[in-house]
Amino acid sequence: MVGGGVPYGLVEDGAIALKDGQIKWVGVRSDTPPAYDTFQATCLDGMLVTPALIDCHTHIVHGGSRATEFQARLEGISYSDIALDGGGILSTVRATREASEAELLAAALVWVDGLLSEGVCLIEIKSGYGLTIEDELKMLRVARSLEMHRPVKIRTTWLAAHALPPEYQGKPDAYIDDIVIPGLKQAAAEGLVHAVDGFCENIGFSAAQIQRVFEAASDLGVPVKLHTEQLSNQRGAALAARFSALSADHLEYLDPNDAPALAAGGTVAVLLPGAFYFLQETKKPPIEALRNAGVTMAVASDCNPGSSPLGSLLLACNMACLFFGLTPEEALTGATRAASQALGVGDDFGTIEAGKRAELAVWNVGDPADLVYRIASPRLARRITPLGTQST
Ligand code: DI6
Ligand code: FE
Repeated sequence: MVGGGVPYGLVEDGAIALKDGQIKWVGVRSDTPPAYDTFQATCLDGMLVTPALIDCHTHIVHGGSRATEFQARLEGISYSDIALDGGGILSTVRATREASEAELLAAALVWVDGLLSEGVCLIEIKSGYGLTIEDELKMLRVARSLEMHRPVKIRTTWLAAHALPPEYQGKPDAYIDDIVIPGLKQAAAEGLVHAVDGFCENIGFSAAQIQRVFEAASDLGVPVKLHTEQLSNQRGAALAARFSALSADHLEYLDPNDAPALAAGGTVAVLLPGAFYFLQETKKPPIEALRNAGVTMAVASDCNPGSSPLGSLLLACNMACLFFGLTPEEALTGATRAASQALGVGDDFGTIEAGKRAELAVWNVGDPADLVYRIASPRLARRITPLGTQST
C-alpha cells in the first residue's frame, strides 16, 4: 500500500526493497530494478502490507484506574461534575504521583503490547497526570524508556496544562508561571519534549492561558498541539491554527467556520471517537466542514483512564467510521499518514515510500477495508521494523 491516485494507494502484486532499516524502493513486483535482485526476498503472497500504524494521541503512562468513576457515571453523575468535585483527572494525578517509575512502566507496557499486537510502531504519550515539575518529568522519562523495552518509537508531549492541581486551586495563572512554563524549559533542556499540549476547556484552561504556554513553546522552538472543543467551544482550534499547531484534537464542539483556519495553519484534526463513545457524547465533530476545508484528519485512541480507556487503534478507526462518518480509507489514512503529520514525523513514518523508515505491518487480509470494519479481530501476521521482523 503506497500513495497514488487509486483507493488506499494500493499496489497489486507489489514489492518493497528494504535495506539498512530504510525503504529503498516500492512498486509493482515485475518492475523491480535489477539493483535490488540481490536482496533477500520474502514472499508475502495473498497478504496486505501497510505502513505500520501510528497512535498519535495517548495518555498511556498513568497510575491507578478509574473503574469506580465509571460506575458513578453509570449512575448518572457527569464527567465534568466528577472533575469539578476533585475526581476525574485529579484522581489519576494522585495515583500517578504515588507510583514509582517501575510501576508506571509495568502498567504502560500492558497498553503498549496491545497496540503492538495490532501493527502500531509509533505512539505519542503525554504527561499531564503529575502536575508538579518532578512528576511530569517522571512521566516523560517512563514514556521514553518504553523504547528500551519494546520495538516501538515514542514521541513525548508536555501536557502540564491538563488540570489545575489542588495546591493551585483558584490560581491557574500562577500554576502556568510556576510549573507549566519552567517545567517545560527543564523538560526541553533534558531532551524529553517533542511537543507541547494543553487542555483548553471550561474545566481546563482558557485560550488566553494556553496562549501563554504556546508562546513559551514557540520561544523554545517546540511545536504545539491542543486538546480543544471536546466539551465546549473555547475557540482553541483557532488559537492552535494561529500557532501553526501540529494538531487540534477532539473538536466535537468546533465551530465549522473555524475549519478553514486549521487548513491554513497546516494543523491536523485528530479525531478521538473513543472519548466520544466513552463519555456518551452526542455532538459530533463537523467532519463535512473539515473535509470541505481540506483539513487533514487523523484518528487516535486517546488511551487514558478517564475518558477513553481504549487500547485499540483499529477499534478507534472503526468508531471513526460509524460515529463520525469517515470512510474506511480516511480512517486508515488517519492512523498512518495523517497521524505521522500530527506528530511532525511525516518524513520518516506513515507511508510506504523510498527514504522512509522500514516500519511496515503485514496483515492476513486482502482488502484494506477489512482492517477497519472488523471489531477486535486480530489480523496482524507480522511487523517489520528497522531492527528486523517481529512475528505475532
Ligand atoms: N481529554 C482527554 O480525553 C484526556 N485529557 C483530556 O484533556 C483524558 C482526561 C482524563 O483522565 O479524564
Ligand atoms: Fe487526550
